Amino acid sequence: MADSTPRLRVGMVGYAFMGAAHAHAWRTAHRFFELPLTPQLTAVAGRNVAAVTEAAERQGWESVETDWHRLLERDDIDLIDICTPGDTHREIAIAALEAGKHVLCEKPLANSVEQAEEMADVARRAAQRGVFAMCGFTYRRTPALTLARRFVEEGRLGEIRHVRAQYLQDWLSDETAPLTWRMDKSKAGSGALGDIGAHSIDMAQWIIGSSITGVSAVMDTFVKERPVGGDFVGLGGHGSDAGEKGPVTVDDAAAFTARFANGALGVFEATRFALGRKNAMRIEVNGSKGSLAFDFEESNILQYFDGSDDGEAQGFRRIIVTEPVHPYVGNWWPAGHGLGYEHGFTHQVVDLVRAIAAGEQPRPSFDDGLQVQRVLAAVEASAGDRSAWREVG
Ligand code: SOE
Repeated sequence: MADSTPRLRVGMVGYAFMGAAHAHAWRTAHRFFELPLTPQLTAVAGRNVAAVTEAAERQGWESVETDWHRLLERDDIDLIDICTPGDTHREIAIAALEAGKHVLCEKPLANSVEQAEEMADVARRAAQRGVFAMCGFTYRRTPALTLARRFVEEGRLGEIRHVRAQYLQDWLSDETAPLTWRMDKSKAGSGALGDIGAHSIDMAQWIIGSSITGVSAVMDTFVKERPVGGDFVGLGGHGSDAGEKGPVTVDDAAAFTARFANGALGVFEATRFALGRKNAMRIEVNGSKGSLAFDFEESNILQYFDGSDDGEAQGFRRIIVTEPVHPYVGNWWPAGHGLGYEHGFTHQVVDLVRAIAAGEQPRPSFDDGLQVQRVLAAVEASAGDRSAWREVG
């Protein structure tokens, strides 16, 4: 890293799971990729001074603030990175953009279409002033999924007919897993649908290059109340069944069909109760000339079926996406050594920094985030309207 490289000074709001992943990305991006700006971990903000100070030391932040507004007032900060629950995204992002700070905002963009519309409108106007905003759908930057989109763009799949997208986790299968903000609609906006279904929606639209125009959905909450407190470990853990309980106000699972603008049919599923599936973000695309299949639990592999292969040799190929010719991987390890969850966050920083330096709109933009928010709202509206439902027998 040449010392003469200009700095991109970052102020991050929040420091838990997403904050740790983002801090890792800010620390590593310029050490593995040539960047026109060198990220600097200038400050991290959190309400609890002891906790945010400990996080700053662990994650490598130069200073701490206990009020995120202070980050916007500081002239030694160029970009605000929002790693807090969805109910705070709108206020922080709009204030940051209006203060002239670039913004990286975790997904989903907001907790409602109205909030997302306001954020996208402010972001569009800020971009005209050279102040840019990105929404953090990091899976786009998994090399195998970037390759999948490239295959579709190159026409290898022909006309796209089907998209089959599932995001399967099981960290709430344990009924004693304690109540957290992710199960509180006022904080999270929705449950599995917005937390992980949003990834599938963005991924499907991005890979096939077409937006969802309509949906039909069912949603359910299997466990309606959970222990308050308990030994919260990451995304789940175990609580005691005896103590105080609180209501779960979000969905545990969502399933919906979808139609895309290019005529393709979609089938989606998002759940935190697929016992045994840990982070199975899966997508399969079927076209007139070929198919693709991916599962994040084998994130370095892209399965590809080429319909032009001769009859006796036809079959899904298992591409190990670790060759230098593949997206991003050439900057890391030799073929076959593989990348992980955290690399998508680093690649996100690489593309964001390069876009800012070039004065170009980074993607996904807040408008991309708004489109996902519109699909989320349509799914919730459809699931709440049984008019199209037909009981069997
Ligand atoms: C929890 O479901 C979660 O951490 C999501 O919030 C992230 O966006 C996803 O990348 C992994 O799972």
